[in-house]
Amino acid sequence: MVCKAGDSEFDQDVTVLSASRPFSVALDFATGSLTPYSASLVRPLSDMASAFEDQAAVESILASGDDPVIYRSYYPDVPNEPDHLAFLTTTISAGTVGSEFFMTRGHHHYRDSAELYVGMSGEGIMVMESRRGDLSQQELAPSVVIYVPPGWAHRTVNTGNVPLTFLAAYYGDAGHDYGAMESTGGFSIRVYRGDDGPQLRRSATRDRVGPS
Ligand code: M6P
Ligand code: ZN
Repeated sequence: MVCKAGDSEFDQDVTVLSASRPFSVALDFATGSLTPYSASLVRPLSDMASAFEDQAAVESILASGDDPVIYRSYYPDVPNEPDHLAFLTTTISAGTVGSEFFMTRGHHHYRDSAELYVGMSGEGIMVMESRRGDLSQQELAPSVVIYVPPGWAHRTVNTGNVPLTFLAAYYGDAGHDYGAMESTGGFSIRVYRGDDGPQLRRSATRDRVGPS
């Protein structure tokens, strides 16, 4: 669900930014809000149901009438152009689907290009997977900066009991390619709540779906 400035109760402080001139925004490290912001995106479970491994758990949550917000993002108005630097904040709610932690959908960039993440509040794990299948996991926490190299798909997982908030910056023309990972069953590893903390295990969906 994409909301433009003016759509919600959060919008009273919004002014239209123009990235053709220098601008600044205020960053709330606890909530992830930008003031002002130009657009926000709310991603409920129903919007990304297929991302989670336990489809019975997804169906059970949605059938109960619940549709939890998995994450929310705030964007300033930066053009999707090569010389611009797009940035946004994202807040992933705390929770699980089955035992798999709430997370982002996860993507490659259409144009392989780097991305920078800065942890603001909460705790989580970034799962990264290169086009040749190399894997990396990095802990994301306040003040931690994670560099995602070109060609590495990335997904962020909230492994804590409070919202996980972070800032991400990437090239304006990078684009979001979800299909490259989803067509092969998603990331090779998933992050689950275990008795002694987060557990990373091989994904069963990755085993079921593969390129023909
Ligand atoms: C980060 C950035 C964004 C991305 C968001 C949610 O903030 O990488 O570009 O859109 O996370 O991730 P996704 O789109 O994969 O669900
Ligand atoms: Zn990205």
